[in-house]
Amino acid sequence: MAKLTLYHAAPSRSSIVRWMLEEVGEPYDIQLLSLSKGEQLAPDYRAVNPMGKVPALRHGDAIITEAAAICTYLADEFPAAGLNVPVGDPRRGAYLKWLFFGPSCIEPAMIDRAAPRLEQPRRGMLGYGDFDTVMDVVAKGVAPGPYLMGEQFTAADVVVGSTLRWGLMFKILPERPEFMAYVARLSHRPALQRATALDQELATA
Ligand SMILES: N[C@@H](CCC(=O)N[C@@H](CS)C(=O)NCC(=O)O)C(=O)O
Repeated sequence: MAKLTLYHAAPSRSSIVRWMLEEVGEPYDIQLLSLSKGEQLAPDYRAVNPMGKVPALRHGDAIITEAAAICTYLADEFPAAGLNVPVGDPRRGAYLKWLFFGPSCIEPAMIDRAAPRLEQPRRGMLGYGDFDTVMDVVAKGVAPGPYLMGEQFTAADVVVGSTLRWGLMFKILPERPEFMAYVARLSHRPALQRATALDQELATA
């Protein structure tokens, strides 16, 4: 079995992947980086992720970057964990939509709201359109529950759920009842509880 190594800083966006790894249940190593010391910008780490950012995942000889791509990869690579919707399943389109919607719509809409631009671009220029529409779409997606794909918890919940949890924690997302209920459901997942506890240990070490 090829070794899994997560390049990680706690807490950060690499915590998304730590949660995913805990859901997958395969053994993994952590390579810790100090963002405050700028270790993500050192040449040896830039050889892993030229973006100089965490997370990155090494799986044998493969290196995968971008949190949502890593979660998609892990779900497909370890299908026994039941976290993907496989090719050929008619639900796969909706599953992929949420995996991409997290980093391409929810996160930029949230960050633009937290740190507004001096000049607001036209709606048509923004891939996410506008904040309120993104929020409405996410609220409608999580409302039926328990998860984005209904009864099946998937990598899409790790990606979208992490962003909602983070946005609510930092009060840059509206406390809509649909978000609160979804995040509360996610917080009962043992893998998320383990990942959070492990990250807290790292953050306070
Ligand atoms: N698009 C990337 C974003 C990763 C990212 O921004 N990571 C932050 C930590 S939350 C980072 O490494 N920041 C350090 C820096 O930019 O120097 C992903 O989704 O994986």
